Amino acid sequence: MKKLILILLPLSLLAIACSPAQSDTNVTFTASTEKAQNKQANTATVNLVSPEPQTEIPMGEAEMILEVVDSNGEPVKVETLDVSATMPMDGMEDMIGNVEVTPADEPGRFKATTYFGMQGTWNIVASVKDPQYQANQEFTFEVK
Ligand SMILES: [Cu+2]
Repeated sequence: MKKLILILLPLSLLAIACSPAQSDTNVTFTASTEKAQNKQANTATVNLVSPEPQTEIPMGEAEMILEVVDSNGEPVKVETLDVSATMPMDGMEDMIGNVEVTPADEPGRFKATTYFGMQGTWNIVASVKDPQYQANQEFTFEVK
């Protein structure tokens, strides 16, 4: 979508330059492009900085560092990051772990603290809530 806007923008400038008689059409077109741009959220990615994705996590309190990056891999400062910790259970509802999320020192980074109260597979879902960026990332931890 970002690419499309980048292509449309020079085209609209070209249209204004070439046909001043059709200014009414151009005004409408520009307005709708602006609206689309405001509504469009860029897709971001949430990376797990620590712990290493493959490490075995001991039961108990755990701390994760998560980083939000844009499509170029550059950290982006987003307003909030939602993090959930759940464990699928056989024949029961998912177990839910409380997660406390606080911004870390570096831009785009967050510290998420949770408590793994049971051994097994935990799913961590991190989602970005920001007017400009959207991301939804899942990580799996094997808690021993
Ligand atoms: Cu469980």
